Amino acid sequence: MTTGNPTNQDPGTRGARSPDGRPDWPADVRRVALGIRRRVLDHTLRNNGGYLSQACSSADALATLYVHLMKLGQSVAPAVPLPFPGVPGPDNPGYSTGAGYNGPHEPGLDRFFFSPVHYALVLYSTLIEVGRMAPEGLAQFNRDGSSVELIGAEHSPGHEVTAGSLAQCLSQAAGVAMARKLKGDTGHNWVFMSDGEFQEGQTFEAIAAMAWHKIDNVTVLVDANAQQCDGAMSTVMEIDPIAERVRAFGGTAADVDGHDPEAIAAAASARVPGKPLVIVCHTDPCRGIPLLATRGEKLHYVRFKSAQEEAVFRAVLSEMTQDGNRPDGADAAALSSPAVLGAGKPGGRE
Ligand SMILES: Cc1ncc(C[n+]2csc(CCOP(=O)(O)OP(=O)(O)O)c2C)c(N)n1
Ligand SMILES: [Mg+2]
Repeated sequence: MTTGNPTNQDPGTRGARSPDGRPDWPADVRRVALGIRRRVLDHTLRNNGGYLSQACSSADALATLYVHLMKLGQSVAPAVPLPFPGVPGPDNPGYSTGAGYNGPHEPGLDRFFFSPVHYALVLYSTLIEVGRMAPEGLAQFNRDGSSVELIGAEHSPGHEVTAGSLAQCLSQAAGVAMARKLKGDTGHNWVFMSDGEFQEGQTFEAIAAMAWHKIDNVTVLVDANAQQCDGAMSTVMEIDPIAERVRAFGGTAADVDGHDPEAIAAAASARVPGKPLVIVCHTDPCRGIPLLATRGEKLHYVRFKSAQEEAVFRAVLSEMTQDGNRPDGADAAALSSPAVLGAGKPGGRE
């Protein structure tokens, strides 16, 4: 079995090594995270628009999930995503969600629930960097009839539920986690959320329900980038301290530097029986591309304002690309090699 969890990796073949020969998973996380930022910047330049600040803030947390924390099987989805399969129903028996990119549903394996679906480009880039999706798949991004949606939906690669109406995913994941607990599944349930979703009441209702029903097989990673679509949280509606609010509703919570894979992993290992765990990853929406800060307070969606500005960001991409992996897919073989981890080989139903 191939998984992203180091306890299940073949120590002889996978990932970076420290000088003393031990697996160096934080180095792998850093490499994948750099690849994510680079790929999203490249895509943003090619399309003059993208959710770039979300890549800057969340790349380390998503890479930590896929490289180190989640225990997933090999992808069971096609490397190049198929078109939108149509809505589920009795006359559409071939329907499947995008969860196959995270491996099969098995009692002992983890499940991943991706909530802030405007981050979809970041998730697709993550899947590519860990070898679960082919780079060519991104060419279908936001095309009519494609499953590689701009705003991800349940049929989009890596997604299991529809969550475009923010803050609904946690409730759905809690229901799945409760069912899995009742069945005796040992696999864990990971949820990725944005901090804007903590401005919504449903999030706290879900936490209270999980605490009441002792649903403790759920861990939430929150990208606390202090931003939402109208600008900085401080100018829209402040929600700090998120961790204290979670505790007040019966959950357990930790505050970490969201760019520190080891801190995220340490927090994830400190679960409390009977309670869901929320890890508040404090992040910088310009991490890795500090030039973004020159765009001012509103970083939610990046569209370059002039050819001059675009040229400056193109130079940043070129700097980020100098040390190897090219984000255009030319190095697809390298990116999808098992050394990139957590992945197994992409593609093909097995
Ligand atoms: C229920 C709901 N309300 C409002 C929106 C519109 N919306 C889309 S993205 C967004 C910002 C959410 O905050 P966050 O995800 O933290 O923003 P980011 O950090 O990506 O800028 C909002 C309000 C929505 N999709 N769903
Ligand atoms: Mg935010």
